[in-house]
Parts: sequence; C-alpha cells; structure tokens
Amino acid sequence: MTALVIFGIIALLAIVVVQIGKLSDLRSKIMGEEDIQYQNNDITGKLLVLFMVGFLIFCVVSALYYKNWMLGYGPLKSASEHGGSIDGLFNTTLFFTGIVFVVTQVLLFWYAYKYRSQRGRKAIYFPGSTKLELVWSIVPSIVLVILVANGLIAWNDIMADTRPEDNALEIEATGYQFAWNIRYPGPDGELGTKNYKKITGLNGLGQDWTDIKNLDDFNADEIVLPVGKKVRVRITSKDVLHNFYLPHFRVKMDAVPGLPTHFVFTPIKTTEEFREGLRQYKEYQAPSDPNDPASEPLWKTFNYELGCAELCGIGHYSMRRLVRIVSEQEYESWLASQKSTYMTSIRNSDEDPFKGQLLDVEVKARRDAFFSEVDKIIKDDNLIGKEALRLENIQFETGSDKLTAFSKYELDNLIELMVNNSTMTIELSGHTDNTGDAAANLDLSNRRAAAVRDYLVSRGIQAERMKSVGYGQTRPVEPNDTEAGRQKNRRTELRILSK
Ligand SMILES: [Cu+2]
Repeated sequence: MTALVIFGIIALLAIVVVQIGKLSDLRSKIMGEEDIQYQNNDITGKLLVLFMVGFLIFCVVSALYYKNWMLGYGPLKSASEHGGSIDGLFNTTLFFTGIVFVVTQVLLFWYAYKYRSQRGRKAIYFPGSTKLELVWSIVPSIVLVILVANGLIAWNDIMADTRPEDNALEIEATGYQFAWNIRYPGPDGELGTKNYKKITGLNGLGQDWTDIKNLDDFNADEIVLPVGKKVRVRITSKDVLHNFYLPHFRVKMDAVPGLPTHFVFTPIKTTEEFREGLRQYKEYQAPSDPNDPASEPLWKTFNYELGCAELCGIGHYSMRRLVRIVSEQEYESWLASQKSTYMTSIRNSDEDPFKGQLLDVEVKARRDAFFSEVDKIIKDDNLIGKEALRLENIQFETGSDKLTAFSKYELDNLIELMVNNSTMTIELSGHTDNTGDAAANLDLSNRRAAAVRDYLVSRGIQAERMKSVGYGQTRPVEPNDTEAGRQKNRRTELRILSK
C-alpha cells in the first residue's frame, strides 16, 4: 500500500514538472525568449541566496541542538588525560575550516546572484592575478602548517611510550572475528609471552605456559581500570584488521595481525563520575528505553565502551565490550576475584607442562590451608583427639607403602608443625578404598601410616610422639561406588592427640 502511494506521488510530481515546462514554453512564445531568460535568472539568483541563508541557519541550529550528544562538547568531554588535547585539535581545525566554510558558501551563492546574466551587462575576461594567487596559496599553507604542527606536537605527546617509573598497568587486547580477548597480567604485574604456534582450542592466545609470568594472567569479560592510573594497552589481532576504539577516552588504534601496536592513556573519571556529569543535562534524563517511560534514565544506564572501529566482517557489531572505571579500592577487590586462565582451564590438562607437579603457589596455598586447619583444632579443646585432618598430597606408589616425591611438600608441613610444637603428639592413620581384599587393605594402610611416621623419625622427630595406625577400608568418607569417591577414601590422616 505504501509503495502504491509513493508511486502515485512520484507520478503526480512528474506530471506537474511536465505541465510547468509546457507553461514556460507558452510564456516565452508570448513574451519573447530573452525576457523570460533574464526573468528566470533573477528568480534563480534570489532563490540561491535564500537557500544559502536557510542552509547556514540549519547548520548552526542543528549543531547547537545536538551539541550535548557530540564527543568533546557538553557532558561528553574527554574522560582521559590526553583526550583534551585531541579535542583541542578538533576545535582548532573546526575554527579555521568553519571560517572558510562560511566565507566560501556566502561568496558562492552571493556571486551566483550578483553576477547573474542581465540585459546590457557583459562578462569581462580576467586572465589571472599573481597577487591573488599568492594570497590564496600562502594563507592556506600557513594555516595548514599551524594545524599539522599542532597535530605533530600532540601526537608525540600522546604516543610517548611508558617509562618504568610511570608504574603503568599493562593489559592486552587481542581482536579476532568477532570479539576481544582482554588479558590482564595478574598479581605479578607482567604479561607472559605468547607464540602463535602454541595456539590450541584451550589456549586461544598461544600463551607459553613454561613462562611462569603466564600462570597468573587472566582474561576478563569487561575492561576494568582504576581511575588516575596510567594504562598501556598492547593491541594485536589474530585474523584481520580490527581497531581498538574507546571513544570516551579518545583512544583509537589499529589492531594489526602480526604487528603489535599500543596506546597509553590515563582515565580521569570513574564511570559513576561520568554518569553524574551526564545527569546535569536534560537530554540524558530521558528514559533509556524510548518505548518504556518508566525505564531508567539514560544517564544511569550509561557505560563506557570498547568498540571495533574497523569494518572487520559480518559480526563486527558484536565486538562491543563494556569498560568500567573504578576507584583504586574497587579495582583491587575486582582483581582479587579474578581467576587465572592457566589455573582454571590449563592446570593438569595435557597442555600443562607442570602436570603432576606442584607449583610454588600451590605449595604455598596448601601450607596456608594446612596451618589454618591445624590452628582451628589447636584453639578448640573439643577437637583435640577427635578432628581428623586429611593430609593432602601425601601419595604412595600403587599397592605399595613407598612415598612418592610429590608427598614431600605435605611432609614438610608436618615436620614444621612438629618442630614448632615440641610437645605435640599425633596419630597418623592410613585408609584405603574397598577394592580388593579387606585384610590386605588393612595391612597396606598400616604400612603406609608407618611409612609416614618413619619418614618423620628419619627427619629428627621423636618416635614416641607419633602413633601410626591403619584402618583399612573401615572408615570411608565417601561411598566407594565412584572413582572420585574411592580416591577420597584412599588417604592419610592426622589427628592431634595433645598440644
Ligand atoms: Cu573488528
């Protein structure tokens, strides 16, 4: 139906044009060809001037009307330290080109009117003027030199890399079709090395797990940064050209496959502060959902964002990521809640070069856990002699009472406990699952508990402070019907008998 109406309107307009043409033919027959020509020139000239006035007013009014939606104006002033200088460059350029724009538009239309063809007026031939040509070559050159020089100064300033004393936070953004992988350095503050040859389904960036700097790196779904901290973003791409664009921070840099780029910037406004800024403007008090007047106002739902500013393919739009600028304190607690990629998806998989070994962090974490459990028991007399503490990581070779090398760390914890509490007495107990013969299991558990005790004796702990006992399969902690359950039941336990 709409198509039909549009078609009808177009047909009608075409008829009107044809009729007007016929009418002017008729007029020129009556009045004479030349008179009509001059009259038409006069009307066209005046209409051109009218158009110019309307057009310039439209430009100014629309710019003023949309001012508070434009980056760099109203509430959208830059949220980064360097952003102001980029906005300054835009304003300088706008100042000069604005003058040129207005002057050329006015002259263009005014001359079209003023020098319209009139009866008795003849055009003069003007071969050129050296003076004029000099003026319109030199003036734009000077203006361009000023613009370019200003731009270069700002560029050198903004693109300066970080120095060690800046104590900058370095993160990495890797673009791929169609998302960003945002990598943080973890507690050590350093990003681990990568090698594209190491990319696998589990290891999307090709992180080299033998580089311990990689072990605490983590990937984040959003970019969270502390306000006032200098940030260096390493920017790379895995497939095609992408572009790392943070409009509110005036950060924009190509992500080029095979050629790492970077951008250094310092956020100066938290997300909350920026929202408060928007709140002062009535444009941002409108509901965020135009169809639901009760929805949250725009200023409240505002978020900084990362986009890809390169048309990189059909899913280009989905490369949007949220950016959150928070206080130092909030940042620290967010950091603490993040889990390293290695620990969550690589640890003890086939790709883990440290599979079957304990990492320093794990040894330390286990030591902390061991002593906090021990502390709990020592502080509560009701638990002494009763509460059993599972000795994690104490392992034996299958079917034997020979301790594996892996057990050393937990044995070290035990020795430390016995040395620090010189009067403490303990019971070491062995337990098995229900696989095989009960009597054999009892014997094995006895020998295993004794092996732990013998080891401690060999390291200088008095034998009379330690009792070793085997319970075989009689004290399961889990049902024996799954491998996980049976594994839980095969264990060595510590019971503190006296402090
Ligand atoms: Cu992209």
